[in-house]
Amino acid sequence: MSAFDPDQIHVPAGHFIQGRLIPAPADQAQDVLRPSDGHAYASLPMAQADLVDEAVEGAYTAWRGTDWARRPPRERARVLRRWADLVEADAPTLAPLEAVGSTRPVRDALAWDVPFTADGLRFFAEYADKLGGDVAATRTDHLGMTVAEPYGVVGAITPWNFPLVMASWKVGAALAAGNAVVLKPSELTPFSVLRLAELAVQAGVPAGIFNIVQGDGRVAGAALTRHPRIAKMTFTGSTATGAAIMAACAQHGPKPVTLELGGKSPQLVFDDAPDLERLAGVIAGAITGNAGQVCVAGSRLIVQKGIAAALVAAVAKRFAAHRPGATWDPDATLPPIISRAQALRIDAIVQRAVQAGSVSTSGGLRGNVCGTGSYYLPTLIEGVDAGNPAVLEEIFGPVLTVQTFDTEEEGLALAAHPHYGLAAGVHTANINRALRAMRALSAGTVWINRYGRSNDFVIPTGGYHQSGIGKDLGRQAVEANQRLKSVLIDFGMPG
Ligand code: TXE
Repeated sequence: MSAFDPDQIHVPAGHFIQGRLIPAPADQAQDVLRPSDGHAYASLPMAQADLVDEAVEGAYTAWRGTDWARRPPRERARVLRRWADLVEADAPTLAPLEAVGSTRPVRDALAWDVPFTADGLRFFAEYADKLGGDVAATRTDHLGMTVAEPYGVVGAITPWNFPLVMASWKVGAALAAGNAVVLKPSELTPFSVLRLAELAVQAGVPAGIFNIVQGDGRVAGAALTRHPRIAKMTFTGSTATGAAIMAACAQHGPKPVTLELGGKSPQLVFDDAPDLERLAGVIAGAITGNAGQVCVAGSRLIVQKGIAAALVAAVAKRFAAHRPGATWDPDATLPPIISRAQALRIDAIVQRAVQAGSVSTSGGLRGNVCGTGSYYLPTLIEGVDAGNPAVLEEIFGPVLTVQTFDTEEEGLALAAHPHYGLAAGVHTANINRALRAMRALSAGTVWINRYGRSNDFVIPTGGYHQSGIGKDLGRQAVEANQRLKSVLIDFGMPG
């Protein structure tokens, strides 16, 4: 029995501009496929530059014309909290809507994506009146201070792997800081955020303050990035697209940009790590969650030789136990890959890895699980050297490479990646070794004896090197949506 009937889901389709859903003329629409079964389930309007211009100009007018940026911050916070409450209460609608068009199993969407989206909005709401600027140390007849102000209209571009959550991080932080937003979601998962926007308006976010334009990245995304009224960009996606966005921000501004990009994150395991069974669950979960389509996926297992064979066997057992299936199948444990193209890309890297001399011990591309959806079974690749494509390239699927080491120094050397530095996991019972590794690892996040985020939104997330610039979440995410005005007052003259 299905958790929901995918053919019975009402899918809002259109752009969202000035507080209203704008359906597109049929000749501007493109079919969107359900990843679970490859079925075309709705049509996506594809914005051209003129519609992006209309949305951005409208957002700017709303930002200037409504009191969103000027109202007392606690009132802004109240609206955002109300929005979070509506999102939470809407889970019976939002979760199937998220699941039907993405790789998020409805069970996870209910238990995690929707509550996490709501809690993220609450977290940012709480910052609305917490970040105001400083008083500077100046001579005593001067008052010097900084005043935090919103940028105006922020442009946000999000990927397909966690459509609601990614949008809430970008939009929540920008709105809490008093900006308006124009969001371009991924063309592969464009619809659930429309419901988010409808709820924002219901909560009292003024029309025009949160807008969505749909379309192709190179057309609508590029037009958004270049638009002169977009004062700041925030992006999550591939490193190549992030670089293109940064170049466009330099040429058409310059304007600041936050980039959360790709990764190839190591899980470094020392042979004193306790509880091998629990550990195997953590290691496997870090690469099979969302079928590995996670920016911080722990895709490289680097394990000390003493426990390597036992740990790899325990991970392989967990891999083999996975059951692929549609996001509405309550018994499935492994969701689909977002698209056929993406699944073939995963397989191509695995094939190249094998040709380069490594051994693929399980898994692989699997068709016909459900219609024409693409599924990739969890795959272990052993015998890889540091130059193997599976070690170097972000695969973005449930593929784990295994490398072994003798000494701490060797383990740390293997954990280093020549380009990426998004996240890393360290597993050891030795606190000194754990902290030495934490210092040595060149990554934006280091998890010790765990892998993955907690629900502590206060911990920022973002990468080193080619994994990004700036932070999502945390106080830093709100600060990134504010600019500082410096003020100097001279009160030394007689009044
Ligand atoms: O990403 P893109 P894709 C990685 C992962 C994956 C690969 C390709 O390795 O296999 O990227 O995925 C918009 N100007 N990640 O092709 O191109 C696009 O419409 C402005 C890691 O989906 O980066 C979409 O909304 N925008 C990642 C968004 O960028 C442009 C999550 C992401 O698309 C644009 C996703 C342009 N020129 C993929 N071109 C993570 N860090 O979590 C595209 N877009």
